[in-house]
Amino acid sequence: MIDLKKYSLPGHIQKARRNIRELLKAVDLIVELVDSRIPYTGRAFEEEALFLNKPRIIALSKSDLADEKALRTWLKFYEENEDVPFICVNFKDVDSVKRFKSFIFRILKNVRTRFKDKKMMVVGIPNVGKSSMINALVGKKIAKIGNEPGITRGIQWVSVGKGLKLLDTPGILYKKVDHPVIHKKLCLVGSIKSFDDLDEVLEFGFQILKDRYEKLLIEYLRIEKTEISDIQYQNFFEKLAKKRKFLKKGGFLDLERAKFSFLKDLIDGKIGRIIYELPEDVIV
Ligand SMILES: Nc1nc2c(ncn2[C@@H]2O[C@H](COP(=O)(O)OP(=O)(O)OP(=O)(O)O)[C@@H](O)[C@H]2O)c(=O)[nH]1
Ligand SMILES: [Mg+2]
Repeated sequence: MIDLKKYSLPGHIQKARRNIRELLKAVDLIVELVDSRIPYTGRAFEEEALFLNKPRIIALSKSDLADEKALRTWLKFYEENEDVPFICVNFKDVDSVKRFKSFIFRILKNVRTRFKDKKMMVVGIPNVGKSSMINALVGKKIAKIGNEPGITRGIQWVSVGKGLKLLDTPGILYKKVDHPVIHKKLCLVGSIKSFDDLDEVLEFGFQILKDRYEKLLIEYLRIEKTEISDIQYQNFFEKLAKKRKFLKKGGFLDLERAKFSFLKDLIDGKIGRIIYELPEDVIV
């Protein structure tokens, strides 16, 4: 647990926190979204104080992008060690969204409200799927999905089903990125978009693939099994640029393009189902 007293918080974090604190007064249930590929690092432990005394569920989003076996390990770990209910969800899959909705309604049975309808809001770090969740639950596009920050409007409640209203704007949680590994993992899931240590971030991602997902790396580079032992971070982008025919003027390999392409493929889950951490990696 990070000792927040040691740090003074940057302005945007304070503002986001004040904003959520205000909105929480109007809700009965919080849905905290956590990217399934970083089931621990993606959680906003820094904000636990905000959530105290408020019923909450944690939904591991983008479950379709995460290593299934490792995800099951995490769910078991959390079920055994936490009081908060957990569920996995893929907002791109209708059946998964249906299961998610039933789960919410089941939890809500035991949640009291002062209002006519029960009310909930979604919170989570950037790019975790907050807008996708709102749209999936409401069944139409009301929240903007993608990279651009949403257009600010007044707060509105949207109906999710009988007796349940959802806040149409999510609460954004910011992690305190005071550890290089946290920073790298957040970059690899697209939560931090602007950073100046691209090589360190990519090398971290590459090494996880090499150590734990060698098969995915072989498929990604379309190489023979026997060739993988020769692939190191140093020659990886040459291989990739050659395969993809990323060339600059004069026929030189465009390694820069290969790097950005690799980053995008990692963020979008195009290389395969990956989890960047296991309980034994992060819990001491
Ligand atoms: N594969 C997969 N992609 C998802 C899922 N949920 C969201 N995405 C994608 O992830 C990206 C970010 O989703 P958003 O819903 O915009 O995330 P957000 O939390 O609202 O992001 P910000 O508004 O930037 O904080 C988009 O490209 C979505 O299509 C999911 O369950 N599975
Ligand atoms: Mg959004």
